[in-house]
Amino acid sequence: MIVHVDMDAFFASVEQMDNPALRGRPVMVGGGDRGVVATASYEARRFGVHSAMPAGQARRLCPQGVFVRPRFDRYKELSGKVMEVLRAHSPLVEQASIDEAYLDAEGLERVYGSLPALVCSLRCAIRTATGGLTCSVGVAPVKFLAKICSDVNKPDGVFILETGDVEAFLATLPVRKIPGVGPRMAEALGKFGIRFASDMRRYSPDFFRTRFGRPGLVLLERAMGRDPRRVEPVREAKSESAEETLAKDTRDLEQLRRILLAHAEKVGRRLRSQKLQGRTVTLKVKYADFTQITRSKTLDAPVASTQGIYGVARELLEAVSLKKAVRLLGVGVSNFGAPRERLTLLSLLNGGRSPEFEGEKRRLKLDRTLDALRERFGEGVVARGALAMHRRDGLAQGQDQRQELDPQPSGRTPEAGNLRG
Ligand code: TTP
Ligand code: MG
Repeated sequence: MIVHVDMDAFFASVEQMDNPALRGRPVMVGGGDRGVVATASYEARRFGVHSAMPAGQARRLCPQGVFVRPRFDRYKELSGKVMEVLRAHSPLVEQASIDEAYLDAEGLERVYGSLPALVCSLRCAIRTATGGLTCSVGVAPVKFLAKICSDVNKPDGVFILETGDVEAFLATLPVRKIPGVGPRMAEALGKFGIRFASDMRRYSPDFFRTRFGRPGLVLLERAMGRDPRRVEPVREAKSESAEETLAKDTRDLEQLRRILLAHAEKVGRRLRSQKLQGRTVTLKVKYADFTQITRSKTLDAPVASTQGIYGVARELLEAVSLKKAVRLLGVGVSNFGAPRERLTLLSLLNGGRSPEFEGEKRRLKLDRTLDALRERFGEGVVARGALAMHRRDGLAQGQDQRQELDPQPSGRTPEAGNLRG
């Protein structure tokens, strides 16, 4: 059996836990004047507010609701505690997102006496470790069913689907509930009289393949209650990225560069903490009219340093049109792993040293020092020149990097929130 754990209204519950004044009230995390709702407390959901809803619409639906700015560092910290609890229960834990994970329960039944006893222990330990957060748990023979089951008695609920009950469950499971089936797919299936999962079995694999391609075949498998995916404890990251909807649309290249640097810093730190380097840097730009472009560059030598990532991202940014104002800016690094032959070849061509490789090595050394300082003394202890200036007074016209070490840990202005959010 597989256990799926999913925290209840995660970001909103954390805010309510940390601030008693918010408890029992409709809380919406995210938004501000712009952007979307990341999540809403169950009190706010009663008014129809949900994740990904534009902030303005949420405000209209629930005028008495409280909007709270997200605090990702705090959510990550608590997410870490939840994962620790799960790993203390089983060696086979796969984190699927910031607030959910799968756990392979094989053999654990005997350790805990029964499946309900295991689930009970998990829930109690999560509540204690986090300081009071609740989760919902689904247990089923396969992954996708476990995920569906954790939603059945949400919030703060449990649903265990025994193998013998899977058939009956599929007969009343609306296709829309199957992960991967969106509103359009559900509508398309509806045209063939397919409303519940088991309705799919009236059609052949060929029918699904020709109409919906490979995803159609996967869907048919699900309709049979099959899901070959195992719980995989370490899923390798394929990319790291950071993006942000700006507080205000802008065409100001200088401001965009600063945001880019903050993103490069964030992505670089995540890569460095995982000892990863990537060869492809991607820039994502969404304009005020919601059109979106991405531009990528693949390098000879992989990067993980903030300046290394920033340098490429900046080059990409300078090549895109700023005729329309920018609404969202993002940076990603992918293509991990160093292709050794290529690096060696580069080194040979450069008399044993590749300038890209050597430069990156130097930059990484500095970054590791900065990362370690922050780890020890907190985020504010050092900031890059341009970022430090931005934090202090919002003025950073073409700063050079001489101010690499900012001795003032306190100089945070509201802009810092935008950068760090
Ligand atoms: P979810 O588990 O999908 O949602 P939730 O935990 O808020 O609520 P539920 O009780 O229904 O599980 O997502 C976990 C967190 O991820 C959520 O608290 C906020 C964030 N998130 C977003 O930022 N944007 C989104 O569109 C979604 C769905 C989630
Ligand atoms: Mg959740």
